[in-house]
Amino acid sequence: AALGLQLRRTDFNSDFLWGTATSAYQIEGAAAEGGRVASIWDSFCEQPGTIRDGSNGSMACDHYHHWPEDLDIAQNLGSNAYRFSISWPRIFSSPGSAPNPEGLAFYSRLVDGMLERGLQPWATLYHWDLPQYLQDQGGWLQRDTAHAFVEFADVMSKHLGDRVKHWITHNEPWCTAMLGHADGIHAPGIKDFKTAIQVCHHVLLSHGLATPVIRANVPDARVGLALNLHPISAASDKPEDFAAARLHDGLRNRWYLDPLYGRGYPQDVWQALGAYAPTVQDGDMQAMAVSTDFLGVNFYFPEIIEHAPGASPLNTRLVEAVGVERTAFGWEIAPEGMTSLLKRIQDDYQPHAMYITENGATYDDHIDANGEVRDELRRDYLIRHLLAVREAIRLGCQVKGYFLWSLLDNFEWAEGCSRRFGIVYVDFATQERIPKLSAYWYRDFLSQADISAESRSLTTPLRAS
Ligand code: PNW
Repeated sequence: AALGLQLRRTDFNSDFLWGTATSAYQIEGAAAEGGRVASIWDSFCEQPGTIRDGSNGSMACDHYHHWPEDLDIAQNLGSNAYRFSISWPRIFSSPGSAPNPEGLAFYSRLVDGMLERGLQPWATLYHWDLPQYLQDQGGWLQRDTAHAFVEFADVMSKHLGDRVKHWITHNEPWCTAMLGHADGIHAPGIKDFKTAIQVCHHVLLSHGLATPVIRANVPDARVGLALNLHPISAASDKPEDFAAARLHDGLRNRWYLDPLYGRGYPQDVWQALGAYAPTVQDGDMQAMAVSTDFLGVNFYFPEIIEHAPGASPLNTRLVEAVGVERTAFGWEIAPEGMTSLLKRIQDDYQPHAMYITENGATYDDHIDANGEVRDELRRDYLIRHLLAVREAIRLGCQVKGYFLWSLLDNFEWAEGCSRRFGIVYVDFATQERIPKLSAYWYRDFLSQADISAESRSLTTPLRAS
């Protein structure tokens, strides 16, 4: 708690957004209700060996039914914004179908629920749950999928745009492309680097095509996307390691940022890709360069890179840092890396505004004999990263808000329900929600109480409105 003493909400502007984030497939459950059809994640989870604990998102947090309780918790934290995603297969049940009224009604209720509770809604259109019928037609490898996405964005922004002013087109195109189509550890489970690079192009293109459509429907909309960005360093002073780190940074960070900020794909990476480079049509780069109102930054971990001929298409390899702190996922904890990353983005791209759209940690939480979940490590992780954000702002970065990942323990993709990222513990058997120490900390921080005072009991009601 001594760490927390150095940090107060009043260190940030009074209009700073304080939120939490979730995504549809990870929390909603109700996979066969409300006219929802299968997504690529439903199919992927059915394949043996894909999900660590064999679980899937068919139940998850059953947020589809528990959403009022979940939004109550977000309200009682004292947060003023909430980031959620819209399940595409709840809205369109077959190619070319009319929008599903039950799906539209669900998100309409959810958004009304946010507004009633003083939570500014931040809608993500694509957080990885592509309808399976689109995958059957080739998924993101097909250019048509970008056009289908534009139609989805059109319908949702027309339907919710009177109340939702903040739109995130895509969550982490790198994950969609690389984890889904090169590594194959995410849906749709394809392992082909060339496919992944083309998928990436269609995802970024779809962002560029959808953005003006959202703006036409919602003139006062703020539109952006969320990228997972990583500070990259070289494993040694050797020039070849420096060059490898630069190239890796190009594929991890610049490949997404450069086109968005009107520079096209980075030439050094394009050349290194050789035959893996994507097919690009006339006008694509202009479409992708549509100006964004904000950049969403999802920050998790840094990477160290060495030159390694043959190890990857770009002859680069990750090096394990030694003697560093890690979360239960093995991800290195590096708040100072977050500061330097934000500064670098500010200097290199001058975004109008940045929001931390995700930041958080997984630990092996357990309910103790008193029925409490004392996740001191997660609380300290959050404090250290907020200190890092504060420092970035002091250095001139235009960071306007912070959404912690995540409100709830949820279905953590390939790790299934075995990895908990929430500040609220979810008992997946009973659907009981138990706010963790970190949730009480966030509440006390947001209420500007003296967060060092352990006199505040952990079990002070967080849910009673
Ligand atoms: C993000 N990486 O995933 C997602 O947006 C969330 O849905 C997810 O639950 C959260 O982070 C925790 O995993 C990422 O390897 C997955 O660079 C992998 C990476 C980054 C983000």
